[in-house]
Amino acid sequence: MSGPDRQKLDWIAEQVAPSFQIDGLLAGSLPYGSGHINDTFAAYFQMNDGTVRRYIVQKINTGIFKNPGELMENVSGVTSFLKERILQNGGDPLRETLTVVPTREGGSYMTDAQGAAWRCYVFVEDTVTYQIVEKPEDFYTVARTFGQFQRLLADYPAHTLHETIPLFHDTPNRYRNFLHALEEDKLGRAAGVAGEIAFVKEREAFTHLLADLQRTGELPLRVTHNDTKLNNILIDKATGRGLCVIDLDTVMPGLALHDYGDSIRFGASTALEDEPDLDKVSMDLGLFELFTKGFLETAGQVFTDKEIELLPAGAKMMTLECGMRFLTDYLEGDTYFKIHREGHNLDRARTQFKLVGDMEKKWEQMQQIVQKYAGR
Ligand code: ADP
Ligand code: GN1
Ligand code: MG
Repeated sequence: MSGPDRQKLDWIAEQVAPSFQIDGLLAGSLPYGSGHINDTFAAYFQMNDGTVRRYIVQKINTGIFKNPGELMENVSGVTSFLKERILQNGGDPLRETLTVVPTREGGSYMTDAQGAAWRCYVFVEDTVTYQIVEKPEDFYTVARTFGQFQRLLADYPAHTLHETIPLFHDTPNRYRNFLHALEEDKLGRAAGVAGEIAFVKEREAFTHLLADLQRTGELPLRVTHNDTKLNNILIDKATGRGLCVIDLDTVMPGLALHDYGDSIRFGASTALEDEPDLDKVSMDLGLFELFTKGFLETAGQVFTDKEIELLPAGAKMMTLECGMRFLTDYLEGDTYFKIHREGHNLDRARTQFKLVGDMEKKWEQMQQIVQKYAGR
C-alpha cells in the first residue's frame, strides 16, 4: 500500500468514519475497487450487536466534481426515486440501488478538516464487478440492467438534476480540449504520438454528429447515467444477474446513445481498457449483439427511429471521445484519470483508437445487428 493511501486510512479512522450514522466502531479500512476518479475504501465496522459490516467510504474527487453538495443532491434524489420504484416492483431497495448513509447531522456527505468531501454507502455484499466480460451472458444481463435503469428514470424530474460536470459528453468540446492540450504540449509529449494525433484529427467532422442533432432537437435529452462501463454494475454472485447500477455521479440529462455507446466501448472489447498489446484489442460482434439485444429489449420501446439508427454511431462516438480524453490527459501530464504506470493514459487512448478503427471496419454488420433488434 502506498504512503498516501496509508495516511488516508488513518484519516478515515480519526476524522471520517465517526461522522456517519453507523451503530458501531471502525475496525479498519482498505483501498477498494478500480475506479479512475474517486478514492474508494471498504470500511469494516464492528457493530454494536457484535457483527462486522462493511461500508463503502469514498473521498469525492472535488477537482472534478466542483460542487459536492449539488452532486450528492442528485445522488440522494435519484436513489430515493429508484428505491420507490424498486419497492413497487417487489425488489430489494437495499441491494438494487445505492443507499447513502447519512452523517450524524443528517447530511449526505461530510467535509473534513482539510475541506475534502467524503460520503458513505451501504456495501452491497455478495456481488462482483468485472473489468472484462468473462461470460458473454453477463454482458446481456448488464445491458438489461442499464436499459432498465434508464427506463426507471424516464419520468424522473430532469429539471431538478444539477449538471455535475458541464459539457461532459459534448464531444466537439472534448475535441477542442484536445487541440488546446496539443498546442500547449506542456511536457513535450506530442512529438511521440503523431500517429494518434493524426487519427483524432481525421475524425474531427464525425465528433459533431450527435451534438448537432441534440442541438436541433432531433435527438431527445433523457435522464442518463453517462458512465455505463461494466465495472459500474454490481452483479449478484448467487444469480449472475445485474443487480445494482453504481457510480451515479454523472446522472444528468444526456443522450441514450451515450449510455449505450459507453457500455459497448468498454464491455464489447476483447481486452482491458489499458491493454498494451493492441493485437489483443478488437470489438467483439457477438458481445455487441448481446448488449444491443438486452438494451433494446428493456429501454428500446421509448427510443425514436433516429436514436435506434444512430446506435452504432453512439458506440463509435463514445469510444473516440474517451480515447481523446485519455490522449488529452496524457498530453496534459495525467492530471484527470488516476494512472498506475508510466504511459498509462497513452495505452488507454491507443486501445480506444484501435476499437474505433475496428468499428469502422465492422460498420455494416453493426448496423444490421441494430436493425435486427429494433423491434419496428
Ligand atoms: P469511481 O467513480 O472512482 O469509478 P465507483 O463509485 O465506481 O468510483 O466505485 C469504485 C468501485 O467500488 C466500483 O467499481 C465497485 O467495485 C465498488 N463499489 C462502489 N460502491 C459500492 C457498493 N455500494 N457496494 C459494493 N461495491 C461498491
Ligand atoms: C471514468 O469513474 P469511472 O472510473 O467509472 C470517467 C468516465 C470514463 C471512464 C473511462 C467522471 O469513469 O467518464 O469513461 O473513467 N468518469 C468521469 O474508464 O470522468
Ligand atoms: Mg466507477
